[in-house]
Amino acid sequence: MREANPGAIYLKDYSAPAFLINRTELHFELGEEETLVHARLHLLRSPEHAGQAPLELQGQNLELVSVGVDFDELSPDQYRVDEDSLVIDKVPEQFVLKTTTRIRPQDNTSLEGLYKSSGMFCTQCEAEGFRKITYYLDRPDVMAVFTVTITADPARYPVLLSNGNLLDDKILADGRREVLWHDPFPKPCYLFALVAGDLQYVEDTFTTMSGREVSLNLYVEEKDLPKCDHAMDSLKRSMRWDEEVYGRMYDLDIFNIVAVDDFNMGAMENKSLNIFNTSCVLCHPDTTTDAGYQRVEAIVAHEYFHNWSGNRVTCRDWFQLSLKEGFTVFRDAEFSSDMGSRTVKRVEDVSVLRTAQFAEDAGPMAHPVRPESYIEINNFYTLTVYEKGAEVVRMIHTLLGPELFRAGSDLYFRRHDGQAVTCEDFVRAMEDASGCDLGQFRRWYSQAGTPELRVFDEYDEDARTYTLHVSQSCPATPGQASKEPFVIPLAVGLLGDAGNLRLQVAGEEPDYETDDNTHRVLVVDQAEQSFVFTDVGEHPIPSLLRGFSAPVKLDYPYSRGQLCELMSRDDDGFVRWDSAQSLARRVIEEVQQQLAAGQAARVDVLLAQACERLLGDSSLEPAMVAEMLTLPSENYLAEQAKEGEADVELISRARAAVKAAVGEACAGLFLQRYEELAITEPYAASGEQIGQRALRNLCLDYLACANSDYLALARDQFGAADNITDRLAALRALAFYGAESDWSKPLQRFLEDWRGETLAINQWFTVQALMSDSGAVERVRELMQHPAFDPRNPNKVRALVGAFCAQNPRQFHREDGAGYRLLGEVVESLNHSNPQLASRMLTPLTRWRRYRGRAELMRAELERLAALPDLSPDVYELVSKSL
Ligand code: B3K
Ligand code: ZN
Repeated sequence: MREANPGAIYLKDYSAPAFLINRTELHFELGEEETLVHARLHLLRSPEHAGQAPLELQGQNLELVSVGVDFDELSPDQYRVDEDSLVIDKVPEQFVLKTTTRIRPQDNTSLEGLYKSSGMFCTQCEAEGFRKITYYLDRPDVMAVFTVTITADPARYPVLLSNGNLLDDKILADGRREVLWHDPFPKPCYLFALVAGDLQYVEDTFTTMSGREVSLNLYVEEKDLPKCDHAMDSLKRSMRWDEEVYGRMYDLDIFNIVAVDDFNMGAMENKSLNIFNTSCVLCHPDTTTDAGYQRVEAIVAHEYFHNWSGNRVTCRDWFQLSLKEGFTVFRDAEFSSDMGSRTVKRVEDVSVLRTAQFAEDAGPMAHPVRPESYIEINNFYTLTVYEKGAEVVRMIHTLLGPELFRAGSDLYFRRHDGQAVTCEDFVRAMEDASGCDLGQFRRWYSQAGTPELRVFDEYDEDARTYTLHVSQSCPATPGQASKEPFVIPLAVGLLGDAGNLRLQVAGEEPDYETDDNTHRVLVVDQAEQSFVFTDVGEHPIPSLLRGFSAPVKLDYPYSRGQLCELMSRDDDGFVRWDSAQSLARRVIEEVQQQLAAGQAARVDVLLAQACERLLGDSSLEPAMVAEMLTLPSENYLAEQAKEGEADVELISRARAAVKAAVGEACAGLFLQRYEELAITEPYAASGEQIGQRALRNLCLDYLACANSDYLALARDQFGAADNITDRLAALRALAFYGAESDWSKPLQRFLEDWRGETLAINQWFTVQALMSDSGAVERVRELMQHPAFDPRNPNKVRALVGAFCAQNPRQFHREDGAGYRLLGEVVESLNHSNPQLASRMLTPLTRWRRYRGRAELMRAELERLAALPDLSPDVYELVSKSL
């Protein structure tokens, strides 16, 4: 065990800063051996803070060269400096603090602070990376106007960027170049950015609704210039959308995006200088899958939307992270829905939420959308804060309706522009603008865990009434033994023989105004409640949680026949998909029981019949059919099992048996659709083509799973594909269902053809990480030695090790524990070089309590990690909370 364990920080201990910074002047002298950072901070005691508290600045891995107050240099007895702070006891009310620090970005492998990636300098400051650059009040509620000077060798670093506007650009007497940037908007230091490198750019312009012409630039390495169009286009569409839907305009004359190879996350919304992981901005048909194109569009939009929800109005402290992230994810999801298919987007998001966020809620790291404590804030950039946070905003949108929600967001931006605020401020703005009381609704921010809704119904033929009885509960989570009822918007419909029924809720005025009153949002806000529908002429099938109106688990005793009805006829696309999932899940679980009892798998023919109907249903768009035909993932199925009972091997065998049976039973139709859906036009990342490819490749997957004769289709497709989506789908079919003789040459061929394209090679790693044969662990280990692998590059680590551990459950949970040891070793080696990545990778091990027959082995690996000396706070927090 480490000697001093890092302590927790609590929301309840928040206090406003004792000092403020009006202006921050930074001067970077960038060098190969060392970089000097000269800072002039215009500080003053906060008028709200009485007393003479000392000035305490945060700093990490810094070498302090000099420190001065106003015109005096301080002697060592006038300040204290330790591993993570600089303290000056006596300072005036208002003064300029001058420091010089020496840092070595070239040795910074944590990818936080100022570091180097492929020869270029770049920064990542959120959440607390700025303290690795210079001593500062590194907290989001300290907002300053930044002026940044950068001096560098112009031959190595022809491009020198920071936030805001370029004020000066000159060559100095010694031949070095010096630029001066100024950002007029006060900002917290987590939004600071600097880039210096040998980059090329593509440019474009956008004219705002007020007529301001904004210059848009996307900086990349020269070889990547042909991969910029999609991101640029997405940016312009995001800018327009935010004007139209939220009335939000861009506020500077320049907006830059820079692509970097080594990046811990997807992208970062630094003011006017967004920095992106190359994997989230570059697009080309040969290197980017269809899903990749959609992800780039969503992330470009997300970062752009942060300019208002995050930058103009920022967070008071990191407990409020969901204020900007939940809201911005909601905004980007709505943008994507407007750009493409709303239902498909919703289904994709819900699928992630139910598989991964629900697992987080049920695991040892469960926390509310607004956490109450943390050891390492980087561990709280979670699905709960982001995705569940977005669901919370979506519920407010549902409860208020679009107009009042917009009024609420207008008020929020108007009231808090230029401020650092809290989730509470957001909710209050929504209340004030709408007149709705969100008092009890606030529990979504403070209570962790996934609520469970139990529904049963009663039909009274004589009274023509139909009643839904609803009860809610929420399991205990760490530190929260019991929960109070949530406010749950439960969207419902009733499906009758001839379609969805018109709804009349007892006690409500009939709604004569809308024709379409087949949809209703019931507000569930008590532990038990009943809702009566009147004038119901037949016993309907309830269509529940339409559009996934709340992030809850729903339990209603549907028969398989009812699921088939909903899946083919309901007028809510989400419910159709969800019913298909439920049906498939039931069938798989039944096969699991058969296999567990030592019987052969007998797959209910109902499923294949339903699939046949879907394949022939021309009223559905192909993308939707593909979603509906996709069986629930092994991870989702494991998440459905009771704690301690998830049997990975059984789940995997049962799922495979069901897939093969459906593939076999519907082979004729799959083949027919496979042929019909072939695209003859050149590749386009249009919704239409993406949907066609998705369904076509799904047909291929079922066929290859059912019968190896169909691998011939995959071989042909692999040879003929003009895009990586089809190429990879074929390669996966060969690798997942074929023998070594089927996949070894195509894998080799892929490597040779795309050797120079690192993003394509990452996909090549992933395919091999996901092959579920018994040699998977050894193969992953071998690939970690491959010349194309780089343990310092997060994209590569995620593509190989991350994909293996998180998406190949069968082999990760190998009986002998080899998968756990592999992950343990990787985490151990990343613990020092890149703690953020180390702790991300560790997540699958922390869920050890779920798995039958594996828990002890998993726990043993965690114990081994716990005993290591010098665990980073990141890894320490996960290990200690999960044991
Ligand atoms: N705000 C950044 C995430 C920063 C993560 C720091 N560990 C990206 C985003 O959500 O837009
Ligand atoms: Zn974000």
